[in-house]
Amino acid sequence: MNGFVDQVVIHVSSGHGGAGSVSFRREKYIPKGGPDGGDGGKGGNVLFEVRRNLKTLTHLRNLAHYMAQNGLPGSGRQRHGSDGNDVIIPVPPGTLIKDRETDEVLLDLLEEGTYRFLEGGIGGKGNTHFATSRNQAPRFSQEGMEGHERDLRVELQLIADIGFVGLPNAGKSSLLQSLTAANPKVAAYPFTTKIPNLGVASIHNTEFILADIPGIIEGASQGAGLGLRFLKHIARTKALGFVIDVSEEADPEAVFEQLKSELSQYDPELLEKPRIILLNKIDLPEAREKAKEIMKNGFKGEKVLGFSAFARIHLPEVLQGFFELLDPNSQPATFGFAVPEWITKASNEPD
Ligand SMILES: Nc1nc2c(ncn2[C@@H]2O[C@H](COP(=O)(O)OP(=O)(O)OP(=O)(O)O)[C@@H](O)[C@H]2O)c(=O)[nH]1
Ligand SMILES: [Mg+2]
Repeated sequence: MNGFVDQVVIHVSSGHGGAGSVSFRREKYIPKGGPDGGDGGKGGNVLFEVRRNLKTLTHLRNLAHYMAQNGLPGSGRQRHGSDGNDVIIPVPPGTLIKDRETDEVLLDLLEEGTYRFLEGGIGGKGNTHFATSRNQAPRFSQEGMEGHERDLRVELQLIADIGFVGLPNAGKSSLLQSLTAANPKVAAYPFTTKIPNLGVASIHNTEFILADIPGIIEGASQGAGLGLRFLKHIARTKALGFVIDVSEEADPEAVFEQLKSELSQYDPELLEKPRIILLNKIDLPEAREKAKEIMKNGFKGEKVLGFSAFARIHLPEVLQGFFELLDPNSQPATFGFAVPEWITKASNEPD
């Protein structure tokens, strides 16, 4: 997933400058006034705007033409033509703007802000500017300058914000499927997922990328199963979601310890990442009871939430949980972690 590249090919153009005007004053009783042609307006610019709440390029249309407006021509009475509107292309931090042919990097957009990429053409001067003692009635003005255009490749390296870890069959892919438009394979046998899947979720106007990786089994850190190959993929995520199936016989705390042990054997820093424990399959009565119990008694001081990917129970809470992991300064949970009542109050919970 760290190597996943999001890219779109676009064409951009800045606006042409408007033409200067050729015009002469016409006033009652004054047969021939002097020149009064106004200047043309400036063409709009092409700007990139880095916005931190974007994480992907999905809002850009492939092969689209992003076009700034042309400046309008000047007119009589020294009226200046209006400037063309800029075209503003929003992108996430980390976006590269490359020349489509040569692949040369033209802009490397990391910091939030607005970056001028193509300047619009300046407007032409009206005939007012060209009056001289020899030619008091110039019958010419300037054309506007042409704008610029370019074929670009917009590229972004996708890095997941939250990586899901869990045993095979815990419901990691199901969770990704229920929170995002991603459509990973889900099935009732272990190792359904063979390569990582990414999806984009959003809450509070903020996008974030979720990554579902193959199940981790005992010995994964030593290469058992598919785990090892993919543990490196979660090394760059900002936070982890431990998905635990509480419909299983196994003690959830023991499962959690096993997962942590595999992660730390691979790289102890993985345990430094902010994390949340997600107890899945609470649509099943026994699992629900177990989750309630855990919510009441706590889970080793961890943030813990019960949910069901399948029955879509408490998915907003899961998203809110991710949001808070990524932004510790965010408002405290609207659905607090410490308050277990929601398990019984949820309106979409079957009973
Ligand atoms: N009852 C119930 N079953 C679920 C729920 N979520 C997932 N499942 C089922 O659990 C099984 C495994 O789901 P997956 O999403 O494929 O699990 P995974 O963790 O991605 O598994 P691997 O890719 O093999 O590691 C499937 O049969 C799902 O339908 C849930 O909320 N409730
Ligand atoms: Mg899976």
